[in-house]
Amino acid sequence: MPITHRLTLTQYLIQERRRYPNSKGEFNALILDVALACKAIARTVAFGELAGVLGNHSADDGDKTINVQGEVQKKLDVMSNNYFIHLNEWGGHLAGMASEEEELPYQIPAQYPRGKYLLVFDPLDGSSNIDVNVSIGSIFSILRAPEDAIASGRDLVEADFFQPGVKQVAAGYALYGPTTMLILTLGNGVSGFTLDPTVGEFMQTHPSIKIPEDTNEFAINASNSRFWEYPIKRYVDECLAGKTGARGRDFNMRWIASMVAEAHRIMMRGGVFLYPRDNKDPNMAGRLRLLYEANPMGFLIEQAGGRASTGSEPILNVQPTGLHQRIGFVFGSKNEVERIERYHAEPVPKKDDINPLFAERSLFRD
Ligand code: AFP
Repeated sequence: MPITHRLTLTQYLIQERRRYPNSKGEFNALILDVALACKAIARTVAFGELAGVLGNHSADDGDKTINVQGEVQKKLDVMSNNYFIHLNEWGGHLAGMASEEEELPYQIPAQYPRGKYLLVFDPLDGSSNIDVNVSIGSIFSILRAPEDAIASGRDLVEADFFQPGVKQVAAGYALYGPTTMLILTLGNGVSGFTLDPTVGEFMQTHPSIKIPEDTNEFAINASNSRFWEYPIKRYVDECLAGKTGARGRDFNMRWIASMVAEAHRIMMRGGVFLYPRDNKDPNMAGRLRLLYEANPMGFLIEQAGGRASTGSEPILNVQPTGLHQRIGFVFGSKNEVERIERYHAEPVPKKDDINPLFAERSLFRD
């Protein structure tokens, strides 16, 4: 189809901006800088081993480099982080940034003007999938900087980023798969763009993404089952029991271990994703990070008519307390997520009262 039949990302942003006659275009410029970083990452990812970008990042002495999460950084983690930082620091729209790969807030260098927004991102999510050529993605969230930081242009502190997800101005993810896509919300629904590599533009291909309210598909890392809390065990066991159990219908299971890819499947055809809080490590309240994974994804999912939750409460209501804070995260088709929240609200039965399906026959018994 000729490209003139579709809106480019820039045209879409201009169209949206017309709803706010007083806006100066700074926000649009910021989104375009983020999109440019995503295009640069897509290009680098696409060359893979040809460009020598697979494998672990090594410091000059040959040692592996570990990020603030205690995880080994891949070369592409580091390159993607650099693209995000260097393509966004100069524009004058940001007061500062926070990244999965940076322990502390990134301060805008003195030679560049400072602006009114905060950019929070996971430059490359699903790193463990990089070397095996499975879809990976970037996730970002845009917040407003505190008024005093905007007025004074002071350096940012971690607490400036501790804003609940409901305060997000925009959020999105880029998916580096068979096609590169950008899925974006400006708080007015969710729009999807596909990168046309011939012209280097994101073209609007999915104008209004809506997640079906019901689903027969769930995604969870079942190797953690012995650490799950009762409501999650109950939910998964009921899905596995299929037609023969309480749900009365069969379910299908998926696990890519790349949240952006799972989220995209859910955006396209529904489903539920669970990375719940569990008792594997008492120091970790979950696996995923609140500020740059759960909050932006939660905003997108809710804007697409789905639901995003800790399992017990809306993820977007959680007051952050740490830049790299982890949290239990459940999202997807509304009716399934609400069911999981209901299971969390119900009292946990005593051991003797537990349905034999969970206590004895369950695949996931204690
Ligand atoms: P990596 O970026 O370290 O690969 O983590 C990916 C992720 O944050 C998310 O995208 C996956 O859903 C989840 O972790 C996978 O975790 P498990 O390896 O425990 O299944």
